[in-house]
Amino acid sequence: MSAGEHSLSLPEEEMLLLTAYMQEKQEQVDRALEEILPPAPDCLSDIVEAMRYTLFSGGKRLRPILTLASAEAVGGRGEQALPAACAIELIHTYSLIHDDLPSVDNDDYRRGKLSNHKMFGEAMAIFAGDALLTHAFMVMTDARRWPEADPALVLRVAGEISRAVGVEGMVGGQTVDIISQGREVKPSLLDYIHSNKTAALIRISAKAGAILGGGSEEEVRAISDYGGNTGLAFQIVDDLLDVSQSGEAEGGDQQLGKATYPAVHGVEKSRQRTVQLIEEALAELSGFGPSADPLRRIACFVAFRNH
Ligand code: GRG
Repeated sequence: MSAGEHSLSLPEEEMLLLTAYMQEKQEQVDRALEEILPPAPDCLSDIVEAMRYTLFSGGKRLRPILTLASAEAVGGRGEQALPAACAIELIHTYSLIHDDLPSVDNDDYRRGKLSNHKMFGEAMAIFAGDALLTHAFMVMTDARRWPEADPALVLRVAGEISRAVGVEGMVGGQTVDIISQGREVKPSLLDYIHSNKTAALIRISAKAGAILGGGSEEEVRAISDYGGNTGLAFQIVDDLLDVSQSGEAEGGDQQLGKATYPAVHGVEKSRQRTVQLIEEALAELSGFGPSADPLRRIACFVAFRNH
């Protein structure tokens, strides 16, 4: 896959390369997460079991893989960004546990298994989410995990992750999503919700890798915007899958009165917007050579994923 030459649907050969790449990186992330959060033998075993239950329940590891691929795209090594990749997956896991809670989306299942609160009770699920979020920043700020890194870059990434997942990012987007439930939502507000509740974490996943891999400011900006466009496309596809997989005209989100792309723009326009966003994401990578091929393939995968 050479820079500038891309087709949005991945030919079989490209798909095989992507699958092998994702599997290798997934295993690397899983090994690191196992070391970061091993089973606890003592009085903490209950909460650690709840944390590990969702952390190791079959996630695709899309965000940490983006972090590693972005470090490689700018000429660095994935390992240079591994602690940040793991911290981001810990944060993603917390967000899923809290998103499923009875007072939020009230989902009994996640990845085909009982959701965290159904398994461990609501209080434990809240604590497990809180502890995963806090653990992420313990990992980010543990100097022993960064033997070769420039401390200024690590500090920058820790600050940018905090901003992306807090009130100015993921939590802000999720809050507006919840308070807009059952109300008419204008397209600009829908973009705000999706850009923050989902795309902000995907954007910083890519950006963190580019920073820690030693990218120039222009490379970091391009990869960050690649991540933002891919992240927004990811949430639109999620909305479309919700409609198509529910087997009804209205998906589960619409039944909850949630603001979704298909609800506001219709299915066809939502598909067109996805393609446009992925094209914009790929255009951001036009200045990169083959080192950015995994990022190109991931963007195409996001557009056409079926789970
Ligand atoms: C409850 C106000 C409040 C804040 C907490 C819960 C939360 C912060 C944010 C939720 C954001 C959220 C859950 C967005 C949905 C993003 C999404 C589509 C997740 C699914 O991602 P995948 O498919 O998951 O990558 P896997 O299972 O592969 O890990």
